Amino acid sequence: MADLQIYGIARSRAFRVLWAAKELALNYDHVQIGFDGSNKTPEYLAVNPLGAVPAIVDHGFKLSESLAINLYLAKRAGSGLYPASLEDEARTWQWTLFAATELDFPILDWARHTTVLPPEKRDPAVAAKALGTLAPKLAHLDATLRDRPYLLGERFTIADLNVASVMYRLLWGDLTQTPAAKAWLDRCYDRPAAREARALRE
Ligand SMILES: N[C@@H](CCC(=O)N[C@@H](CS)C(=O)NCC(=O)O)C(=O)O
Repeated sequence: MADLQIYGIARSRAFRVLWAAKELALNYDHVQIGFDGSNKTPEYLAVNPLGAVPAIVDHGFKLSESLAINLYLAKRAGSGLYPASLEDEARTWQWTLFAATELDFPILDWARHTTVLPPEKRDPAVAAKALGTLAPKLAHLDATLRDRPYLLGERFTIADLNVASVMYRLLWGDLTQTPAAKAWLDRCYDRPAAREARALRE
């Protein structure tokens, strides 16, 4: 058994953590917790009392929240993925919280009401409202990325991974209004680790 366990099927927010683990070349066990009741067993509730995925156990240390897990793993690995300066670390938190609070739920709403739900349960008004909510956020991302390849500058970091992984469903969206964000998203998903993580869910 590896020292690190990652709980959660790839077709969940665990995708974000699987991408990070592959990017960091970590040795881990992937525990296939899904929504078939396996997330509500006493064993799994002892890992994450909310019964949500993902969660990790690292050398006995339990952590949930996909994006917090990624910050932890990148920092613990001592990798170039985690920023070195205090300011870049703060920017990484800024972008991570932006992804969690400004992007995650409208993207989910849009995806549910365009592709995920069965056609009869989709409400175009919900999808349109979600796109309206997303527009200024994506414009902000686009403006940031017009003069740099990655969120913090020249190098791909965990800030990019966290935001891009939250934007997974937008790979099928229309980002023509935000070409710099679209080019950045494609750059992020062109990475070998991203391709490997995608292959686990598609
Ligand atoms: N903010 C959490 C959300 C976790 C979450 O809601 N996960 C979903 C799957 S993507 C889940 O486990 N839902 C089932 C449940 O909560 O019972 C994170 O980013 O990790």
